[in-house]
Amino acid sequence: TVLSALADGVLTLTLNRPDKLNSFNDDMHRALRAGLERAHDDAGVRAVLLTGTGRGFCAGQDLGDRDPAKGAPPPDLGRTLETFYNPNLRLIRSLEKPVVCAVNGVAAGAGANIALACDIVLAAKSAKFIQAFAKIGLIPDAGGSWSLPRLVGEARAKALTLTAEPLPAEKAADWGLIWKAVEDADLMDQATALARSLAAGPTLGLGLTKRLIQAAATNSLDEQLDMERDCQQAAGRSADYAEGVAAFLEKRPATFQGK
Ligand code: LHQ
Repeated sequence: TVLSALADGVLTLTLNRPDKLNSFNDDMHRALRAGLERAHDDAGVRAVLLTGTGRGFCAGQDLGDRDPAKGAPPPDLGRTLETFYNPNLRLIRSLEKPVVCAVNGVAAGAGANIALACDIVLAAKSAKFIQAFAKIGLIPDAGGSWSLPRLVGEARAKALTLTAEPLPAEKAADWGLIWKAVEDADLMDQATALARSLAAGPTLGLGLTKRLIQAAATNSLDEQLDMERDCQQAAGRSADYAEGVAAFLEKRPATFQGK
């Protein structure tokens, strides 16, 4: 349900249930978790690229096995979040390596919000982001109620979630919800090139940078300045800082080891 491939320091995780627009069943939750845990544990992974097969990126939770007419058990959605979505969201956010998301088609419900949890999001121009929850009586989950107001402000966050109106990729980029909308045919080349160049970067420094930017959402300026002091202290002792400075002075490209 999730294809996993490591090349050039990039662990590519591809959601792979295309006939269901890569909606999540339990297997796919578990497979994504295994991939994200590998990204944490394997020093050979220096960036992650998340994408989907087929015409969709991810349509959120698979609603097929939740049909009350098919004798589905009583809804216990809090447990589904606690067991599956929330650990994966935390694994993406706490990974001190860049996570690029290539949104190859529609991203709906939790599928949209998993994309938005990634560090740099590229989307095909034909892709749409849909906060679909209101259409089925649910609330925005997978971190969306936290990330949306931070990314686009309360007014747009409320309108997107209360109306479930699809947001086309180019508008999502204009609004700052994502980094870039690119031609469909160019998406994977651009996303792969970006992930590779990040994987060849100073991983320790990039990881600390991610930690700092995320912490700014809740820190005061004083707390953030203290954190910058501590992170810069650590970055300054990395082999990649020594290499970066040497390469600059010798007027040659740096070769970073990621530590
Ligand atoms: C699907 C799905 C899908 C199953 C398309 N499930 N089959 C958390 C906690 C626990 C439980 C509940 O949820 C959550 C979080 C959530 O994510 S809630 C939100 C769940 N997602 C949605 O409400 C989106 C449902 N899907 C749609 O609205 C449409 O499929 C979109 C707008 C994504 C795409 O529309 P189209 O391009 O017109 O494609 P389609 O609707 O024809 O879908 C293609 C196939 O994929 C189709 O199957 P079929 O056998 O008829 O070809 C759909 O049934 C299937 N599919 N989403 N979530």
